[in-house]
Parts: sequence; C-alpha cells; structure tokens
Amino acid sequence: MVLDKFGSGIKDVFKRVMGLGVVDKEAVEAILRDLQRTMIQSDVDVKLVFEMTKSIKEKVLKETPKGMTLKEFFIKTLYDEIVGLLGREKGKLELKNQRILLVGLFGSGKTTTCGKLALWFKKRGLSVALVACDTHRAAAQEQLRQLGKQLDVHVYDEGKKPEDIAKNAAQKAKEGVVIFDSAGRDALDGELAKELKKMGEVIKPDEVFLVIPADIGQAARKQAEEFNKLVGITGVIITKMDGTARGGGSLAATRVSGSNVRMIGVGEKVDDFEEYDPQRFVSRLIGYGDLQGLLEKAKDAGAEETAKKMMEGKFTMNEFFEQLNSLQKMGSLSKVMDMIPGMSGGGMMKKLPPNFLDVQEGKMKKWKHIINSMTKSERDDPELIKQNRITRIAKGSGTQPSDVKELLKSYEQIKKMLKMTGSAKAFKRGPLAKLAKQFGMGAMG
Ligand SMILES: Nc1nc2c(ncn2[C@@H]2O[C@H](COP(=O)(O)OP(=O)(O)O)[C@@H](O)[C@H]2O)c(=O)[nH]1
Ligand SMILES: [Mg+2]
Repeated sequence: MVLDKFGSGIKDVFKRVMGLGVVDKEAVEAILRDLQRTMIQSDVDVKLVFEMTKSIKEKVLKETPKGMTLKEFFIKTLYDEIVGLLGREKGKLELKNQRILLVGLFGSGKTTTCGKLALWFKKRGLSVALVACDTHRAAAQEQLRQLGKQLDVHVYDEGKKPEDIAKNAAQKAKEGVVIFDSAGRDALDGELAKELKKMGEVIKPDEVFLVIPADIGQAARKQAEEFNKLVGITGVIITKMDGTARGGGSLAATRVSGSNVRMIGVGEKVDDFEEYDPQRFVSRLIGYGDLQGLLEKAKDAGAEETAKKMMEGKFTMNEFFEQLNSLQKMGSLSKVMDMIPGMSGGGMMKKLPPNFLDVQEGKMKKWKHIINSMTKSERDDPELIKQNRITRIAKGSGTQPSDVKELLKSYEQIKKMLKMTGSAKAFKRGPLAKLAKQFGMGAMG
C-alpha cells in the first residue's frame, strides 16, 4: 500500500469511527482532533487542516440526512472532505503520441521518472523515445542511457547544449511518445528558468511535468507555484511516496497550488509508478464495501426525502426541475416514483416512448432559463407568480409568457398528482397523463 504513514494515520481515524457504537457530538470532536494530529504530522498545512475539520464539524453537527445515522453521515463527510483535500481530480496520462518535458530540482527523481514513464507508455503499446538533456551533471546522460538500455528504448543525446539536444531529437523523433529529461538545480534560479524556457521553445511540449519528491511536504505548494509561474507546468509527478510520512502534505499542497498530481512514484524500480486517484486512495483506506454501501445510502436518503416532500405537495420549483432533469437521465425520479405506493416507477419508465427524452431536452433548457430568472421566493413558492411576474420572468429569460405559464402549469399538475396519494390511475387518466401529453408523449400505458 502506498502512502504508508499518512495512509495508516487516516485509516486509524476511520477505524475509530467505525468502532464506535453511537457517534455523538463529543465523539465527532474527539475524532476530528485525531484527524488534525494525523494531518499535521503528515505536514499538511495547518490552516488547511483547521479549515477542513471546521467544515466537517459544521456539516456533520448541523443536520443528519434522513435515513442515515450520524455515524454514517460522519464517515461519508470525512471521506468527501479528505478526498477534496487531496485533490478531487484523478491524475491521468493520455495514451497518445506526445512530447513530455520533465522539470524539477536536483535529486527530485526526474531521470528515474523518465524511465517509469517510458515503461508506462511502452507497456500500453506506444512507441517511446527518451532525450538526455541534462548536460549539467557529468553522469546524468549516462544514467538515462542505462535506463534506455534496460527498457529497450532509444535515447537521443546528440548535441552540446540542452536546447540543441532537444532540437535534434524533436526533428528526428516525429512520432511516438518522446520524453525529455532536463537538468535540475538546488533552487529554481534564473539560469534554470532560462534553460527550461529555451528547451520549451524548441520542444513545444504537450505536457510539462514538475517532479517533486514527497518528502518536501507542504513546501510542494511554493515549488509548484514558482515553476508554474516561470516555466509553465501542466501537471505534477510526486516521487518517493514510499519513504515518507509527509506525502499527505505534498499532495494537499500541490492541490492548493492549483496543479494536478498526475502520477506518483512509489519506489526506485521502473515499475514503481501509479496513477494518482484520491478517491480510490481514500476508499481503500475505509474499505471499498463499507464505502459503497454508505454512498448508496446517502443517495437513497436524498431521494426518500424528496419523495416524501413531493408526496405532501411540498416542493420548490428547483426540486421540481431537478426531478425532471433526473427523469431525463433516467435517474432518481424513477426511484422517487418507486417509493410512492401504487406507482411502479420501473414500469412507467419502460412505457415511455423512445423519443420522450429528445422531445423534452429543448424544453428543459428553456425551463432552466425561466427558473433562473425567478427570485428565490418565487422558486420556493411558485404560487406567487401572477401575470406581471410572468411578463418579467419571460423577459428576463428570453422566453415567451406562454412558456412561463406552461412551466407553472406542469409544476401545479405534478403537485396535484402527487397529492392524490399514489394511485396508478394518475398515470392513465390523471394529471400526469395530461403532463405526458404536453411533453408530446401521447397517452401512456
Ligand atoms: N524510494 C524512491 N526513490 C526514488 C523514487 N524516484 C526516484 N528515487 C530515487 O531518488 C534519487 C534521485 O533520482 P534521480 O532520478 O536521479 O533524480 P533527478 O536528479 O531529478 O534526475 C535516486 O536515488 C532514485 O533512485 C521513488 O519514487 N521512490
Ligand atoms: Mg537526473
């Protein structure tokens, strides 16, 4: 498992929550203190840590969604927030021919990562070449040539200056994935910036990856920001994740810098290399099964609440729209319908004519504009909307008053239909049948 110490610290936090019978306010606070300690030990910026735990506390202690216990909600919120801290986006390498330039300070792992990248693409069927542009250190080019030999990948090294070597290679290697190694320095000084800029001009790279060792922790933020400002980077590769407790700090700091972590190095060998996926990482710590169950439950809790509200005829224009929108995606409205006694949502969905979704799409767009032009109080209580408001809303949304009226009518009909507590008849003769007609669906069932 990667991220040994950071990962096991977080895992312990989850274990502790799972082990509690009932979670109350005191337990939440105690566990959040544990989480703070773990994060700070991993060199996550203290301000970030406190912001995160504050946000978790506020969410969790405010209101627990119906159908979930505080414990479940707490675990789910922990999961969401930790994933958010580590970077929501999954790191990825595009599998295509491209030019990649690796930049970074001395000893960060650039040359090693060149080899890892070469193997990654080669294993996936692309042709690969390496370019040895580190003329700064005597043995640097030889190190890359050795890697090339080991991986059976061609290494370009003709030329004196880094930009000449890069230029020669760029002319010869027309296709495939071409990976350019570069020289580091102790710091990103003017000389290094100039050298990398010149290389960038002749290479015109598709990707410029900054290589950062995990053990610098939260200093990764400053480094990523500086390199981005002076050289321009498209992503970060964090190396040496295997040997440090500060991995969490470097991941969180990179996220704050605005860069994405694309890959992580987890050892010295050429195949110690992984795509970075914060969701998968945190899921593994909790246990995939546990998490899947919780996420499902959280979704259900939301749907159940909406269903209840809708059946009582209490729902806002926004909720109405959301439900219709998910109907389009064959999503949660069918679930909502399923929960209404006597309405077999699944059956109804199957009876929809195949062009139903097409017909609706244009209308949904229009309705969205209309709803956006309403005030909050109008959205919460559409009954407020009478003639002069209709004119205003139509103007504001670039639609006709008849469009606004149609939306209001549909809202009213759904509301009425749902109030007539669930009889399947509603679908055949009731308001929903009328609504169906409006959508151009004709009679249903
Ligand atoms: N444990 C570990 N060591 C690494 C990793 N990546 C690179 N190294 C080591 O870090 C040292 C410097 O790597 P090198 O690629 O030469 O760095 P460069 O100066 O940026 O080119 C070498 O001893 C590598 O074996 C990694 O992911 N894990
Ligand atoms: Mg090197």
